[in-house]
Amino acid sequence: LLVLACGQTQQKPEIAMPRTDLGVEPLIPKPVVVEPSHLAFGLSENSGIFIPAGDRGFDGVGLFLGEKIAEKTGLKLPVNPGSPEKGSPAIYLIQNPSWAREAYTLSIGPDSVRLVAGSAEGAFRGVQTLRQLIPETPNDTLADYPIWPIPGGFIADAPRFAYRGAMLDVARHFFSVEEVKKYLEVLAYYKINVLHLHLTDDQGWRIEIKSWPRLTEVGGLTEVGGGEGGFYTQEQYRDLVAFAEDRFITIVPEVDMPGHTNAAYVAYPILNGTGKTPEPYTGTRVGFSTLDTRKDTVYSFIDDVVREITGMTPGPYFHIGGDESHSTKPRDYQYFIEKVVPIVRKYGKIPIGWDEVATANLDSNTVAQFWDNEENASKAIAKGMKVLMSPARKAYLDMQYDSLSRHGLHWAAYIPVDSAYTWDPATYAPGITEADILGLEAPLWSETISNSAELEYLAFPRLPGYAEIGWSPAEGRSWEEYRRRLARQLPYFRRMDIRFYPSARVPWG
Ligand code: TNX
Repeated sequence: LLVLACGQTQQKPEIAMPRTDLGVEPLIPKPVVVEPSHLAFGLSENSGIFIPAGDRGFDGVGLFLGEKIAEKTGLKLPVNPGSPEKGSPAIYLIQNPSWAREAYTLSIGPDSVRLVAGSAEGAFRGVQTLRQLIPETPNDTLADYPIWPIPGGFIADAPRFAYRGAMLDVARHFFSVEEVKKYLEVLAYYKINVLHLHLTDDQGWRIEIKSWPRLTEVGGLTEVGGGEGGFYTQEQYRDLVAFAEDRFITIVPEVDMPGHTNAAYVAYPILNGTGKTPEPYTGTRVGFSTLDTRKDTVYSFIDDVVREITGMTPGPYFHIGGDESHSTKPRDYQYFIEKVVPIVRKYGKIPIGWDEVATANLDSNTVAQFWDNEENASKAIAKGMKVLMSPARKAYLDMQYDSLSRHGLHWAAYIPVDSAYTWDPATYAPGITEADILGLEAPLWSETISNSAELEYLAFPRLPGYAEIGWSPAEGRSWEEYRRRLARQLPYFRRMDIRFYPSARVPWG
């Protein structure tokens, strides 16, 4: 009797939560199904996070959620396997292995938040939705402790495309591990699941290759504009890959060839196919360099590079570049691509190349990244290849917003924030249909940017739009509606110290 009485005195009084509307929350990307209940879950110091016992993936996701709740609210919630004591409010991560990899549901009620997912990856995507639903500031009037009311209801969600990527050119200007991690952190928040690193170009070689050390000792010392360049040691690259993996982001390494290789043969002149004496290059022209496509050494070089990089890369892809090889004769180019693709396969990876690679004889297990040439995309599709959509006129983050933009180029277009959002990969070009498309990627070339602030000026606020195009159904997409959700990313941008471009087309308020 005494025990029962004690139990009763511990019961918290009912807290009257405010009415909420899950339907108007500024979620990006927009979930497939959102059903508001108008109730709320009161996130507070009394909440716990519960994860399935004995699953390392879910473990990590639970800890990540705990960390992000702490960063946003200051709450230090315990993360435990199993179920809570009866009656205590809790966030549960639950596995339903019969579901698709990235699918999840969120049921937010007064007593619990239940996040059900097919895999830890799906749970991680759902955690991003949950993070976005936690109010910036607590309500201090509901109880004698702060409560963050999370809008109640049901969300069911899964991505439209499997590949939702961003690319960063760390070759024209070098970006440090810390700068790339900051970008990765924000990519994860918007459910982007691939970061493609453009690791080599005429102006610099950015990844340590132990069997060819001069690539970084010499080729890593230059960048556009004459700065000091830089490179990732293999240890740093592994650290980046692990940081991305913790966020369920795949790193796609690119070694651009046979063009865009000046830095490689400044380090090793034997690779040079131009017949001219190699000189370091710090300008921004393209198309003047080529490897010697008829030399065996070139292919043993490539074998070593692919072996070392793929050995550190758990993801399924290796990007061989292949763009703008204007100094390579077409038949040499073809010959080259057809020699390099099998090397990538030998190391167990799926080759990706810029759309020009579709001019070679390739089979369906190679991906063409469409950037400018619809004829090349058609060739790829005719070969059964999947297409990765990065149309320069819509998806290039290095294009200026308008003629006043501080950074960026405009050879393809000016891309204001609304233009970046109002297009669809499956209707962009007549010959490319939904079934041909692996996904989309927003490349950020770095001729005109050299640090995080400049990167962020170009990437934000356009990047969340690409995340939404890649994840959410196209049906009902509207700039008028989206721009309000985008404006409400402001507190997150501020908290993350993202130096975004405050476009006047977005009602920041
Ligand atoms: C074209 S897009 C390039 C890059 C440049 C970019 C600048 C592509 C495959 N090649 O070498 O950096 O334009 O926008």
